[in-house]
Amino acid sequence: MVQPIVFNRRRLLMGQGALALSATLAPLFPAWARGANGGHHGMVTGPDAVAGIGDALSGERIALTIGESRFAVGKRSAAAVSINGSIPGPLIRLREGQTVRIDVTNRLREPSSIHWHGLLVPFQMDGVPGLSFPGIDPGETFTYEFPVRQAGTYWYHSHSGMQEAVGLYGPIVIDPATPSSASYDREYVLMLADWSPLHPHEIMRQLKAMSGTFNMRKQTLSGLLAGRDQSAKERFAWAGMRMDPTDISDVTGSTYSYLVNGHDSAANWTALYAPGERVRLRVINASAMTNFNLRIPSLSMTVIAADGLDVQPVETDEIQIAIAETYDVIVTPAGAGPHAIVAEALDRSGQVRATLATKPGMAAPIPPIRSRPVLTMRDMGMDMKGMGEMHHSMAMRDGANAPSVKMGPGVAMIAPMPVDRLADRPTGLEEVDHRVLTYADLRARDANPDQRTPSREIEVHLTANMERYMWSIDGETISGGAKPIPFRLGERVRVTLINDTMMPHPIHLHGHFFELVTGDPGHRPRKHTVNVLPGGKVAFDLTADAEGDWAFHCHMLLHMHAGMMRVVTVRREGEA
Ligand SMILES: [Cu+2]
Repeated sequence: MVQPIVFNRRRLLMGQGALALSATLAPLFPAWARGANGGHHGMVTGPDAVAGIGDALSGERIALTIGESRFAVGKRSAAAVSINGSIPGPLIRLREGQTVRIDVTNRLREPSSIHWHGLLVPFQMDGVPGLSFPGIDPGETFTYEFPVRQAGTYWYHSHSGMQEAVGLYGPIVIDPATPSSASYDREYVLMLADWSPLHPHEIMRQLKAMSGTFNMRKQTLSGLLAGRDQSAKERFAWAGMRMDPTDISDVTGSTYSYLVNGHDSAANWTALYAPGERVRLRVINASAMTNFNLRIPSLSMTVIAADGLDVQPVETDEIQIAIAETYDVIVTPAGAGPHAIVAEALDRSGQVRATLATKPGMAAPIPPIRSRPVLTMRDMGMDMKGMGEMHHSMAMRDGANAPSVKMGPGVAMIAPMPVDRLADRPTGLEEVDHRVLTYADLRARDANPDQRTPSREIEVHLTANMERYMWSIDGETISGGAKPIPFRLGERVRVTLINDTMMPHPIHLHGHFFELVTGDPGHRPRKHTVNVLPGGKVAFDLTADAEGDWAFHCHMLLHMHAGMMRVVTVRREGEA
């Protein structure tokens, strides 16, 4: 080791952690996340009790403490950040119409913060350090206070450094002021996550040194000879563009363990039901870097909410749930089960299984991981058949195709012909022989509150030089001096996101919902996060109704950290 002092200090910390681990492993999981096999059924009591979710924090006043912990998956463990001593954090259960005061105390040795993902709060309560508040210094307490204006499934996470990737996340469930039309007998939160004993800063360092470092499954010569994946001609063309069609995710199962409520497949987190019950699963993707394919191979799922808001029920067999999205589904298992709930990483480098069962200890077979997807020309923003034409007809980096983008070394590619991909099946699910949810399948249950035609349109490009692990928006980063994207209070704007990279980007706007421009006008799906497929585009209409400064970013933590983030300002007429 080059720096013996750092090494020694780290060894010391690890020693303490190991002691703490043996003493406190079980309490590291809050009751709601423990599962039936952990000996806890998670029953809720009280007038609105629905069996399933236990020990929620609720009421007008809530206290959270952010602290150092150690977290283990199987035989691997690492330093982690917990809330009230647990990972994931405690379930916060609120009621629409109440107000809440949440005292957050930071016991770390570095600043921290909590952002309430998807909640419509005054911007000073949004929890983004340097933007909406100063952050919470070591030893300090910050009190968040806000009215609860909505119902549904949400979550919270740190917006400081890489704390979200090492444990600082937890679920929020808000019960509606008037009973919901959705009827169900039991409910569970399924919080999906990825976890690595490698610190996210180290993952970032390795990616900057070599962008394909975690991709262990490139195409091989033997694969070519066996007729798998791309043809020789295609491979030659992609290599000429310095593109790798197996580069689906930049951090993969070679370092990540995938988790449901903090548990891997071996731990088999289990939710109990009685045959014939309608079970509501509130699925939250709290991953740092992993989009998941979620399915219950033996059951169909009825989607009843997306990003917290109710949608008209739609039945499906598989959902690709992007980072930071939430979906509520109802399943009705008839027999005794068990049923495997499978969340498979988008690039299929790993998966995690949980179980629905009538008693603890049951387990259904885990389906094999399906073969990894290979990107296509459509993912490159060139929706054409065949590769032959492209050398001469389509420039891959023509700034004229994107006048708003600041060209430079951080922009390796501009999609020449991006197409609207809202109705596309997401990456890798194009060919599966069952139903797959697309954004175009979603229709808001309630009429959209603002149905005005937008008075202006803007285009926002998601840009990158993937080889150098540079990520940006319109070729610019905040640290590089990018100016905020300005909106007038109350104005209606159509925003078109264009993905000029070969990776999907789950783009999240703080403080607002927007309507995806798809389907039935007036009942368009309202979301706080939208996954923009590679080489594709997505339009949404936004009513800028929340005054303040808001973060607007890719929810892949390392992309955001590298610069795929901007500030959106919402100002009154006449204010700068
Ligand atoms: Cu991204």
